[in-house]
Amino acid sequence: KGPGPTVIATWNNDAAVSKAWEVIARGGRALDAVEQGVRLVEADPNDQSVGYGGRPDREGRVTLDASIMDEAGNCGAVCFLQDIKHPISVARRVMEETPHVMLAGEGARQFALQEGFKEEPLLTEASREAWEEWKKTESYKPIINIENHDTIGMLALDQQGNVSGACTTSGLAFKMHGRVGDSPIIGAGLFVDNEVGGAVATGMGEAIVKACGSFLVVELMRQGASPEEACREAVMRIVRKQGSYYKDIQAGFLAVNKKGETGSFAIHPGFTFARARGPKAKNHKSKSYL
Ligand code: SD4
Repeated sequence: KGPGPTVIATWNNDAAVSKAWEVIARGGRALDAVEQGVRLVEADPNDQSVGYGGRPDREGRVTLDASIMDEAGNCGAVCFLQDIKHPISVARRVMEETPHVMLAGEGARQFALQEGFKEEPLLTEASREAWEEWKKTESYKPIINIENHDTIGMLALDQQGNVSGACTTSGLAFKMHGRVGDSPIIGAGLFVDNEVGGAVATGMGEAIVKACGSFLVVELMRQGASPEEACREAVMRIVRKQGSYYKDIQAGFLAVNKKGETGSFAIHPGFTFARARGPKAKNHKSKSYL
């Protein structure tokens, strides 16, 4: 027993979690819930870390990473995708319509167009201005907790007791052209095992990839850790391995288990998550190491 059906997402994505909850409330699949939920954020020009309106790379191009995973362990991902507003839905098509798990760059874009997705410019005026401003210094220091809305990773447990997850991002602002983060990498930015639960990550993708972060969180839960304990240990793994560099980066994990219990942990304070177990989502502060 436990709280039962639950939707959680990184950062202040309360509206996206409520949107996903609508799917869960009418008996829908967790997979549909997470896709519908994160699409809201992908389409939001004011979220400068995801999809449309995302901050570009050093060359002024918005390049997107996304992954999705269902209760049967199927997964799909796209990385370094340009000109397509809903990478999460392209990732789902990769999962459902191809024999592959991940498509990258131009190949992913062509696949999306073939599947009927529209080509559209994703760089908004606000993000172009941010890039122009960045070019004045070209400094490459990671920004911790960008405006408190960032990559969205979402997990849902539906009324059938199934877990699915989704993760979508424009990645680190002003990254090198071609850089891919943790978000489209299964086991790093997202992992789901329907026997155990699911986990998502946000923050400095390179550190999360090195720790196989989301996979680690799920495996720790399998061994009996609570979601929070598992997220904490994954964060500590990063802290211990990164020398003093961990002070300069944020990394946070969010997890749900099969009972609907949730937990999170981050290196720095400021990480928040949205959770719904009914129509109204609430935002919560995550615990942190520092
Ligand atoms: C990345 N993990 O591309 C993403 C960025 C992020 O909060 O999560 N920012 O490294």
